[in-house]
Amino acid sequence: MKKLLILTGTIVALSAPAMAQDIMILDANSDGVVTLEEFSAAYPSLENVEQVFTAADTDTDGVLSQEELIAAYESHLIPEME
Ligand SMILES: [Ca+2]
Ligand SMILES: [Ca+2]
Repeated sequence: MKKLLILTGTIVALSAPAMAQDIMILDANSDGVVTLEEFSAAYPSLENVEQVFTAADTDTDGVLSQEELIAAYESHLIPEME
């Protein structure tokens, strides 16, 4: 039982840094937030990129924070990068 818990913990720990890495890729100028320009550059094939960006920007400050991006990934609003 203990082994299973450790294994589950490892899976969670592994998926979080991968997400953080995606966010770093999106944040082209490394200022800690992702603008619509950076976002659309990262997803050139996403048709409704502006709509997705607006939906992900939950505090409507015009940029996506790490928290907003993680929430958007978790709700599958944003497709995960390959
Ligand atoms: Ca940025
Ligand atoms: Ca925001």
